[in-house]
Amino acid sequence: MSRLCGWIIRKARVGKVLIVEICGNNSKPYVLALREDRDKELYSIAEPLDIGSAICFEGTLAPEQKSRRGTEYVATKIEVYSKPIEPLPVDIAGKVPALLDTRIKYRWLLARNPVEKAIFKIRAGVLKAAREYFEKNGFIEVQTPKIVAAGAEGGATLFKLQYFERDAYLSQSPQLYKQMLISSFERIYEITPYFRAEKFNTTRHLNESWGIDVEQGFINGVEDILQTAENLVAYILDYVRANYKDELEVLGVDLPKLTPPFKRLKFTEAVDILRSEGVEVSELEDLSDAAEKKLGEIMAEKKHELYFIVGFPWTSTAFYYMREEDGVYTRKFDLDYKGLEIASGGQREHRYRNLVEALRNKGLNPEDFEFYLEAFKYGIPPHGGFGLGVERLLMKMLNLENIREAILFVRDRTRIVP
Ligand code: AMO
Repeated sequence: MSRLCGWIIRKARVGKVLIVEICGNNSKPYVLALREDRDKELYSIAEPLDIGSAICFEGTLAPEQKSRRGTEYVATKIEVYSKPIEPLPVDIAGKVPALLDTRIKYRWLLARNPVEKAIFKIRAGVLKAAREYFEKNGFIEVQTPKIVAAGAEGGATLFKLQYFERDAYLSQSPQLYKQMLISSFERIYEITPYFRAEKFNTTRHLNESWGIDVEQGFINGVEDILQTAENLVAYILDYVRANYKDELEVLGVDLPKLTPPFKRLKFTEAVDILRSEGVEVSELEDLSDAAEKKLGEIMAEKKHELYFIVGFPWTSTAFYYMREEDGVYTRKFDLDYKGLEIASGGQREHRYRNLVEALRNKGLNPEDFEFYLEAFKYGIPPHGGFGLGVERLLMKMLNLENIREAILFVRDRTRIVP
């Protein structure tokens, strides 16, 4: 006998039988088939209940599973916990497809539906898998401040706030702090929000997004970091495929196994490939979204769903990436999934003097970064890391068209409620 709870998402009468579908945290609806003549008491409780009522029932699995929509139970008791005071503003049975705008507004309610909920169960699974991977590989979880005095990813996307008598910002990235911690930790990770005041409205950007951030010391080169990144992503995909079968099925997603090593494409090679396809690209700038997408199509033809672009030019990167001897290229990489950057990272500059010079070279004032620079004075080892975008990873894994589908409450240019 189980006690199962949830909300009524569908009710239908077929002759003398009342079919009630209930969804809580379950992946497939619980289905009760109540007969007016046989289950008089339960029928009289369920019959007047509106869609949206919150109920629990006690019951056992039906010996004969007749419903194609869910798992049938034979109930012995129904308890009503709450009834809606108004009709629901959206169709939680999922019969009428909602516009994206409505979905974003009512995510908290629509998630009663197994399809909508599947995305967020898988999202939780992604983070669970990441933690499992890190624990198995000697990484310690840390938390760094989200109210900060300096940005790491460029001033244009900082949200400013008043911190008593001085200006402060919301953290764009744990970059500076995770590097500082490589003064005393060998390997760390943080699951963290990124706050970025990007003004544009795209299908790939949020103003509050989440990242899985990694920093790893005592490395022999950027290759060590590429391996951590690909092993982490492969672990997450395997974990989701193994543990979220029902959710993938309701979403209609087939998640093929992708085995590392993933292709390493040099930035200069990417430029050549794109140019040979007639795409205009600069040798000194980051790839445009359109170029990134086109490259995804070309790589897909070569059976590479996930691939690295390595060795970005210094003119296109933040100040903290290590430059190659030639001064032109860096040890920065991106990890792209089906034509979208889902992570970026690289080896860092850990030599104090070079780092001060790098800040100046990028037009930044080393005095503003003193707290950070100090960490490079006392024996910091060669290190590197990356930031993996949770929503972007989900978007590509689950073939979502818009990044807004991968987060419960959206923060973008026009949304600050709910
Ligand atoms: P980057 O700025 O490339 O690198 O961010 C890392 C990853 O985070 C995701 N991301 C976003 N997702 C949605 N909306 C946004 N506005 C957004 N901004 C970033 C992307 C991106 O690949 N400090 C470096 C990482 C490092 O070197 O360790 C950084 O933040 O998936």
